[in-house]
Amino acid sequence: MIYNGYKITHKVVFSLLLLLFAVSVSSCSPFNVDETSQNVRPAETEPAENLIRVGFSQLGSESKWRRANSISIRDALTVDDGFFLQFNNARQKQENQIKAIRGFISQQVDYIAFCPVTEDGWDTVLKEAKDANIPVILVDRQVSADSSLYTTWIGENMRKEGENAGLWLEKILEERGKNHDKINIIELIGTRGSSSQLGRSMGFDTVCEKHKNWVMLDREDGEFTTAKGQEVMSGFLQKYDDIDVVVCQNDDMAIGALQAMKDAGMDLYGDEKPIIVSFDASRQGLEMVMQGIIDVDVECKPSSGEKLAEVIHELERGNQVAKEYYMDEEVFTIDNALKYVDERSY
Ligand code: GZL
Repeated sequence: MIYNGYKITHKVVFSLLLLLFAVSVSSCSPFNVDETSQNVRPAETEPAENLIRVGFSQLGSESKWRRANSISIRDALTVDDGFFLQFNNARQKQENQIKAIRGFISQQVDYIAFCPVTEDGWDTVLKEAKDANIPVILVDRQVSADSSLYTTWIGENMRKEGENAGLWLEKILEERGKNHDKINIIELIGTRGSSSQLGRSMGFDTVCEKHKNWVMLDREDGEFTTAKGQEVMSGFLQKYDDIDVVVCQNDDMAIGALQAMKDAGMDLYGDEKPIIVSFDASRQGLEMVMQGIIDVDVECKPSSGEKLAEVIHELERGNQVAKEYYMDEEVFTIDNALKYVDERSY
């Protein structure tokens, strides 16, 4: 068989198919997946009796933030710290998360923790976990299900993040003497229906509504990925020729959007560049803030692993825990990004 000028023997094809099958199976079985090198290691066979067994369903590995969040979980829930972690990557599909959670229930883990890809559709599986007396902890994103169905939530204040972005825009337009100009805005939202998307949009809109001269031309789902962000921004550039502000609900989409602007011949260092608002404050995002390409980057901390481990240990001691834990966050511009960029682990 010739492929692109290379002779591929049937043996190679078979091996590739076998590898493909092994990787696809790994996405829905309790394997420890090392996102950084994509190594898949089979979970240890049986946990030692004294380890706390935690089933963790991560929604995917769509962004730098997500991969950093996964590393934070795995670095905190270690055997040395008394945990037997079963980590599953759902590849941004709710059905995979529900399947993984049902797997954890049937294995009778001690705790289930997960980052819900969207807010709706969890009531049934959370009731199944409650009926099995397995405490559930939400990480990062929230669910619309009744709060009696989970023990606690550890995450970020998305609505505040969106509001902070709007308040910064208000200030910068004032400083530039543009607070009465017509301001055309487009928005690349994250996964539609996720609490990150809903919160950031809602927070930003509360500021928008105060300014009749701000016009939200369009908003489209960039799925928190660079590729989709570039595709969506290309579409916006063909549709609109007078964009003043581009709001990207994470750095990965901002990077894609900036590539689309560059491909369209825009000078990212010139005055024609729209104001770029982004979220997450990843290292690459902060570097682009320092280059004057991204104008503001609203932080969203992915390092919730330690708090998750701490909360589980509290529960193990029979202590009460709070219903929610918020990570603290900053707003970065060219004035303060330098101070933080080197400490960025992701
Ligand atoms: C935010 C988190 C979002 C990040 C994205 O809490 O859910 O998901 O902003 C990630 O980078 O994909």
